[in-house]
Amino acid sequence: KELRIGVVGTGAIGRTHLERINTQLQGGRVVAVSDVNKEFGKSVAEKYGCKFFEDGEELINSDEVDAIIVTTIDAYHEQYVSASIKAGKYVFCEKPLAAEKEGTKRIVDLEMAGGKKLVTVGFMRRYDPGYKQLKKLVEERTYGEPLMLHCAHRNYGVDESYDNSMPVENSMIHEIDVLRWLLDEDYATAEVVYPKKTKYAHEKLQDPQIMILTTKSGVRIDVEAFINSHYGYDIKCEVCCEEGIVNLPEPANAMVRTKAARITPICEDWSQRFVEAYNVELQEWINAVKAGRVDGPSSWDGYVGAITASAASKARDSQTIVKIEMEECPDFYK
Ligand code: ISE
Repeated sequence: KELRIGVVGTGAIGRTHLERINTQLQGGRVVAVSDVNKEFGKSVAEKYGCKFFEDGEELINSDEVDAIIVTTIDAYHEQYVSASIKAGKYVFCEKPLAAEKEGTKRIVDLEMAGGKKLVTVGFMRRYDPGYKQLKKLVEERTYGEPLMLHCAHRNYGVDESYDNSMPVENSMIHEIDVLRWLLDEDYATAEVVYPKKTKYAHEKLQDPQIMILTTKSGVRIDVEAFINSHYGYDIKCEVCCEEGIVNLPEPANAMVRTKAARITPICEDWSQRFVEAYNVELQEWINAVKAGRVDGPSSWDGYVGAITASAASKARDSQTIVKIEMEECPDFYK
């Protein structure tokens, strides 16, 4: 039987998730949508033959819906994830799990109180084939212990709605999650330094920024966020191990020889770069939910991501090195 999915928030990523589920993936169908922008939400519902709910919580509690996807703006994530937990339904929430770190902790507590894991957080990089290759090599210690990581997160450009907290909280939050998963350990300290500013950054944004993390065992990570790189969307990750250096593979694009140059195109944005990761992520979520479990990034991962990002934000604003302190991982999430 098909999993009947309800999507709360039909803006950019909600709509693409809906489309991939209803046209490419198997075993699930988006049957209901809701959006605060009613006209827009209704037009999406009509286009994909879904039922439109004026109210997100009504959709969540409807007996026509088995599982929920939350793709609203960040400020509403906590409300709808909590409503799904209370309804006893599996819920997939785009990152971040909540707008504030306190909200992620409230979700962890609510989920634990209910006694059943229901929440998955959309940290899609864990499903990228390239990161999976790195994970296998690191896990098996094929080239010995990882010692240092050099990473870059480059976007083509952003407008003024992208503020100075966002390189950490909105962009490098992906590295915070995926590198912790890759190394299988938590972080100890965070620091953020400001290189010389690009002329393409708006007045209130320091761009680039470099975030430096150390893990509990002493691995040192630097991540360059260059959000107005002005050339494309480019994600780099170099893992320096004792016996070899491993680099994140890039998506394969045909190389072209033209005008006395060799050109290999680079992706334009994240939706292109991680398209396969999104497909695998949602297919695995559907499969797991149908089998009555969840196995992707959990609300605990959402909580750890938020705590780490908030420490990095504090480090950025105070221009100091900040210790990352959090609670012990409960057995519930181990
Ligand atoms: C955006 O919100 C994302 O999640 C993308 O993956 C990231 O690359 C981009 O920088 C963010 O703004």
